[in-house]
Order: sequence, then structure tokens, then C-alpha cells
Amino acid sequence: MKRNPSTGSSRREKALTSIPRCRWSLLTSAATVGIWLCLALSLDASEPPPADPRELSAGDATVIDASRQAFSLPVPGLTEVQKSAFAVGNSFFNLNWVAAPASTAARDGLGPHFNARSCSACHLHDGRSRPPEPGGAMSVMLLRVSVAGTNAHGGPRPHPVYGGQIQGRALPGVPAEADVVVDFEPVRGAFADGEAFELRRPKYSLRNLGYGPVPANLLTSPRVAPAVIGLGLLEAVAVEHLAALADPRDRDGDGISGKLNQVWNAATQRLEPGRFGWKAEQPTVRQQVAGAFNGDMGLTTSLFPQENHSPAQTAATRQPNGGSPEVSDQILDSVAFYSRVLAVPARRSVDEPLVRRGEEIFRAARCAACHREQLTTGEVPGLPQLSRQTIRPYTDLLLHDVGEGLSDNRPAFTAEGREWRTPPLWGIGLVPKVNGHSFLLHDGRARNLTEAILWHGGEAEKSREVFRELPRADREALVKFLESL
Ligand code: HEC
Ligand code: HEC
Ligand SMILES: [Ca+2]
Ligand SMILES: [Ca+2]
Ligand SMILES: [Ca+2]
Repeated sequence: MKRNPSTGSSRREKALTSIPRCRWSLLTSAATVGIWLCLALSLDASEPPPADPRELSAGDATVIDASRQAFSLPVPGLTEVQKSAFAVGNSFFNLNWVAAPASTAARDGLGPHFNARSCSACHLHDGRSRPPEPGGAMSVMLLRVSVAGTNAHGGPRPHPVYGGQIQGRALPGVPAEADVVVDFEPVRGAFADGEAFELRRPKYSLRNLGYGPVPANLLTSPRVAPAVIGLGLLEAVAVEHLAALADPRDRDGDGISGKLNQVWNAATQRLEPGRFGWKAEQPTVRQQVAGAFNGDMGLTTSLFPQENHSPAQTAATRQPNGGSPEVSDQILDSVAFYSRVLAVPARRSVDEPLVRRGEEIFRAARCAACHREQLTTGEVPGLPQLSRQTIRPYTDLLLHDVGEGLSDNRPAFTAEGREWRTPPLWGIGLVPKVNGHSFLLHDGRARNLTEAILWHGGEAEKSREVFRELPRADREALVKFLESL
């Protein structure tokens, strides 16, 4: 099969950088022989199976797998030490944490307030979660809350009692904060060819409030859990590269702006560009993971040493904890490592005529102005397979105004209500296989790809209109293209 000459040469460089970790070169005293053997071996080992370069969504960090496990595989070529860190991370990602005190001190400290007992409860198979059935309460997605104003770092200002997130579950003897019930109202429209469609707009209500009423003007932001693939690569794109894609004042007048969020990094104690989460509110994977331990599971880390309850939640403050912190740095780091090195599955059906037609439409409709087809990663120490890769994530990691219809009216650092981070589209076609559903967008309101596109407004309104005006066959081609990602 055809091979991209540029990936060929970067592979050679990568093989060279991985020599020091090669057992062969350590075992042999004839260094040069060892190096050449090692080079041959590592070339062999790190080379992905032959594939069309367009299928390699994540360069050397791509895996060829379209099964239910497609999001759960490590990037190829991890060292033995890295493989064991991955295995530890994997087990703590899937583990059900328990209340303290427990005989198993390494995994106690859950709650008192929490949304789920494990990471994988929401990120099932390292994938994506879904909204409840109409009229049901959230269980694998969450509601961020805040009040007007900002905190000391310019981020959302937590509600004085309920904090920054509603936790719907609690340990025995502690009130849960609330059930977040979701209802939908229909939004009707039609394609230009006359075919009607119906979208659904979610409405949220808080029931069974455990700590008193909330103000009517409480700011809320519902979020489903995104898939956890390719994050080490997204973390490795140089800030300058992203900044060069940004056009906050739309100087080039194409109707698309795009800006980096500037968020608080709790480790460096500085404002830094945000990359992770639906509003790019987290600067690093590690902080996102520590935030999840804390906010979603009630587990403290060295990064976030305070439990997630407020002083007013007295029943919660009286609960025993699972150590200080409850999650050791070693466990935090292994779960963060795991979350960074989950690979991206290769594309499928790239040469099918319908898929290729869809790809042309994707470009012609200027979807790629935000869902950028290619980015390049910088250097990641110890991980040559993430370094200097040409990746096809279909995101620019920038915030865009996508219209009032999608607004949560809740600012988060520099992100306004209507602004969301362009989500990566790699792997999106495998969500039904991995997670058994096709719900999309930050709150899972879209029931399929077509509905997701139809919700685009604001800077993406022109793109949406191009889609709405397409003949049916072309709309299907665009969807087929997205399904091939
Ligand atoms: C209650 C459901 C839930 C649980 C439990 C949960 N997450 Fe998440 N996860 C989410 C949501 C929702 C988001 C998006 C957050 C946002 O937009 O602010 C997210 C985002 C992420 C991201 C960033 C993905 C991206 O593309 O930006 C990572 C990494 C992540 N979670 C890892 C974890 C880990 C590790 C754990 C366990 C320690 C965990 N999550 C537990 C719901 C959950
Ligand atoms: C102005 C930037 C922009 C343009 C142009 C744009 N998008 Fe998006 N897209 C976004 C943002 C931001 C979101 C997330 C919105 C949300 O979740 O509320 C999104 C979400 C999506 C999603 C759902 C992703 C997920 O993980 O749930 C799909 C699919 C998608 N876009 C496809 C397209 C297609 C196809 C086009 C062209 C017809 C397009 N987009 C044009 C910015 C853009
Ligand atoms: Ca705890
Ligand atoms: Ca709370
Ligand atoms: Ca512009």
C-alpha cells in the first residue's frame, strides 16, 4: 500500500529516539550491533500495520480496531514500564471506589457526595456517556452550577452551598444534593428540499434538593462525558500552533473567529490555555483527571485536597475521609497517564465513493474551519509515538460561538455561554459500536449526526445552512464521511 514519505522519515527518527529503552542494546556489549538489531526490532515493533495514511487519524498513535474495544487500547510501542503504568491506570479507571474507612485503604474515600463510583461508569469502554431517557434523572452525565460573578482566578463562582456541580448521590446518612431531571421539547424545522425534521431541546429541573432551595437565576451547564481517546496528542499540540489558528476578532472576515480559553492551572498557579472539557476549562489531562476524582467521585488528590462539599453541608462534613489525600500521587499519575495514552482508532472506508463525496462536502461547507483536519504535535518526552505526529483530530481546540440554541448562559473563564470548544471528531463513527448509542453534543440532545449538525448556529450558521440546503443524497454522504472517522 501507499506510504506517506514524511511519516516514513519521522518513524525512523522515532526509532532512533527509542534506542535507549531497547533491551537489546542494553544486553549486548557490541554496542553497534545491538543498536542495529534494536533499530530493526523497534522499527518492526512500532510500525503500524500497512494502512492508507488517511486512515491514520493519530499518526503512530493510531490503532486498527473497530470493535467495542476500539477506544480502550494503548498507543502502540509503550515500554514495559509504561505498559505497567497503563495497566495500573486502567484498573483504577474501572475500579469502584468505596466509602472510608475500608480494609482496602488504596481505594476508599468515595464521597460523601458523588456522581458515580468509577470513571468507567460514565466513560464506559473509555467512551462517551448519554443523557437520561426523557423525564429521567442524570446518572452518567453531570450538571455544573454557579452563581453570577467569578472566583479568585476568573473561573465560575461556585454556589455557596451546592458548589460547582450537582452530585446526585451520597453515602448513607448524607443527603444527596439533587436529582437533575431532563425533559425535552420539540423544535421543528425543514430541509430546503421540504423534508421536515424535529430536534429536541432539553430542559432541566432540580428535584429532591438535599440542602435547601437554589436561586432561580442559578447558572447551569449540562455535560455528557466525552470519549477519552488521543488526549496525549491534543495535549502535545504547541500553544503557538493553536494560537495561530485563533482569530478572535475575525480579522480575515470569514465569519469564523475562534479563541483559546485561558484557565487556572492549579499546579503552576497560573492562567494557561485550556484544552479539555466541553468549554476547554482544563489546561492538562492531569488536572482534568484530578478534577474528576474530586467533583465526580468525592476523592481528594494533592492537586485538589479539599472534599467537594461546602461547610454548610454539615452531614457531609462529619464523614470520615480516606486519607490525605485519598488518591495518592502514584494513582493519580497512573490514571492520568492512562488517559493520555489511549490510542485513536483508524478510519474506515476512506475510499468509498460516498465517503469521499462526504469529505468534499465537509470541506465545501467549511466544517473544517473549526473541525481542523490536521494538527501537528510537539515533543512528548518518553513517548515518541505521540511526538511530532501529523494527527487528524478534526478540532482546533478553540472556543467558537455556535449560537443561542446551544448556549448554557454560563461563562467559564473566557468562554461565554454560546461558546464551546470544537470537539474532536476522530472516533465519532465508532460511538454506537463502543457505547451503544448515538447521542451527541455537550448535553447529548442530538440523537444522531444529522441533528448535531442542525443545532450549529453562530459562527457555524453558514455551514449549517449549506447542509440544510443540500439534496438528501449529499446530506447522507456527509453523514457517511463522519461515520468513517
Ligand atoms: C459523572 C460522570 C463522570 C465520571 C464519573 C467521570 N467523568 Fe470524565 N468527564 C465527564 C464529563 C461530563 C466530562 C466533560 C467535562 C466538562 O466539559 O467540563 C468529562 C471529561 C473528561 C476528560 C476530558 C476529555 C476531553 O475530551 O476533554 C477526561 C480526561 C476525563 N473526563 C477523565 C476521567 C477520569 C480519569 C475519571 C475518573 C477519575 C472520570 N473522567 C470520571 C464525566 C465523568
Ligand atoms: C464555528 C465552528 C464550527 C463549524 C464551522 C462547525 N462546527 Fe461542528 N461543532 C462545533 C462546536 C463548538 C461543537 C460543540 C457544540 C456543542 O456541543 O454544543 C460542534 C459539534 C459538532 C458535532 C458533535 C460532536 C460531538 O462530539 O458531540 C458534529 C458531528 C459536528 N460538529 C459536525 C460538524 C459539521 C459536519 C460541520 C459542517 C457542516 C460543522 N460541524 C461545522 C464547531 C463548529
Ligand atoms: Ca472523600
Ligand atoms: Ca456539589
Ligand atoms: Ca476568521
